[in-house]
Amino acid sequence: MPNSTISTITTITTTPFNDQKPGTSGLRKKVKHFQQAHYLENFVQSIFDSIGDYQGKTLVLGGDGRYYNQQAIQIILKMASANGFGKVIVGQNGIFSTPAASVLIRKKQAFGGIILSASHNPGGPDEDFGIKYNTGNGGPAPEKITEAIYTKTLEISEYLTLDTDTVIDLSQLATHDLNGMIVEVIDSVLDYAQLMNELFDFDAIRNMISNGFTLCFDAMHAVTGPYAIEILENQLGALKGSVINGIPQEDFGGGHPDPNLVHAHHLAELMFSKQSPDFGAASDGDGDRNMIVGNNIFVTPSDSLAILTANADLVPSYKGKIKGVARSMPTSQASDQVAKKMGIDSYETPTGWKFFGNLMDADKVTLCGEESFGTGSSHIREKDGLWAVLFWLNILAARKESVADIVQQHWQEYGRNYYSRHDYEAIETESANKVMLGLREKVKTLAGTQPGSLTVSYSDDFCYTDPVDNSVSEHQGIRIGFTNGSRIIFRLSGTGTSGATLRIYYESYEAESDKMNQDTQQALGELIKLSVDISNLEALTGRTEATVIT
Ligand code: VG1
Ligand code: CO
Repeated sequence: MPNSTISTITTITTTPFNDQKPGTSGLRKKVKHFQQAHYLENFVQSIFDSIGDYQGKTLVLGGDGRYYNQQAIQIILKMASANGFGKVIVGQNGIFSTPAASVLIRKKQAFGGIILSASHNPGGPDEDFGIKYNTGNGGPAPEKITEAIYTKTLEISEYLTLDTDTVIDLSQLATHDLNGMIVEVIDSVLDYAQLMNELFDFDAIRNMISNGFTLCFDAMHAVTGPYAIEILENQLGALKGSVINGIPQEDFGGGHPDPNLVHAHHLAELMFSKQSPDFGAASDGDGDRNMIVGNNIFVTPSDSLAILTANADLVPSYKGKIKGVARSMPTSQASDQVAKKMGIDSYETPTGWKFFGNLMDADKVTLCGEESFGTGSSHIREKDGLWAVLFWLNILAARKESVADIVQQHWQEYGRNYYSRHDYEAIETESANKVMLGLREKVKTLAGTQPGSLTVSYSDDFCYTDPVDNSVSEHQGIRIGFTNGSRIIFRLSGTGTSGATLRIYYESYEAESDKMNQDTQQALGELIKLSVDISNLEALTGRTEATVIT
């Protein structure tokens, strides 16, 4: 075998950091924070010390290509070798989209994977970095593992690495021997593209495109560019240039790689202009999120999940196979309506993809979704941006109708769940905690009260009991539900890196067929006003307006 490196294993003495508690999706901090001596190493050793017997086994390793990705990979490779892994599979240039890493872990039956990403957070020397561990099912480690990792980070006194300056060349597809551990640098796109070919009717989509159907996919200078160019342009025949911002950059071109109408505004402007293609989509930093837009219509992620579920029979590999559907708690109840009609089970989980894993492993659900532009299925154990785009394209090819027609017909059949999320970013942590503490007290006595034209039917701090392993997750968000089906939800973000972000989610249900095309913010107006009053938001935080509305 070429490129063999022999060196000695060294034990480095270290002291704990007290801020390495994983959030909604791994540990996310500023790059500079991660660059402190021993910071990354402590966390990686704590992962290794929490996951059981991996000696001689395989680890999948890659990230979204953001600043510090390459350096972190070199550090982790040496530590994996010193700790006794048999093999590490790395994406070329250190890159894997999150869904592609999940594909690889499952396909190669790896012990687990380490994904380096801060997803939709900005990248660059002064921005964010992140790391998370995925288990052998390809999904994010469940809470009992993330808690064990956190406990280890508080006790750690040493870590293992190799005493060598060797840098593994990640730019070429090759196999290396790093002190007895195999490092295999593989094509990041191949296995993922192959799975998509198996799941969807590529011939039907190709046919639709060759008959003049046009699309624009905004990769936001993030990881999905190469995947989208290969699949949409090379394999499905979309015009060259249909994928925009397709070259990954370490700082995502200076933007927020977050696919919503605010951050993907070029795409948004195009889709609401006279030049709009038939279909538009975008994905995030690590490729697990998606935004779906049609000519002059935005599809909320909650509606998208409902529409995919209702139309799943049009996609060959899902026909007749939808076991159930799960959504995170703040996601609108649109998919519940569909599940009811289809006679399948629906589940409500806390925010974060890790809560879907057990349900999929137990074959209770096939489709899952979150309001935060995340949709996916049991083909892997992560949400999957490009998968959602292909699912939509497959439906469009089968129905031969526009996105707008499909959405309107869906609303006519099931009613419309008006939906919006208001984010108040970078609030002082103490003020944000006061808001939540105040609400936690208030919700104890809200049921039965009648604010404005509404009547509160229940209010609580969401607590989830996993139906598979009975594990309990408390304090997952304040819910206020009204007798007419409307809801207001408050929770603090677990992915931010400065101060606190308060998210308020609004939903109202409309069944009358002539009221399907109201302005969303207006339709939710009473709920929005009520949420500000109930939370005492202005007085406690000084904020009068949300930072981002999606
Ligand atoms: C956010 C979203 C949540 C998502 C998480 C990870 O978490 O709200 O739905 O699962 O990001 O997505 P939070 O705690 O900030 O609300 V990704 O694409 O950033 O890995
Ligand atoms: Co993401």
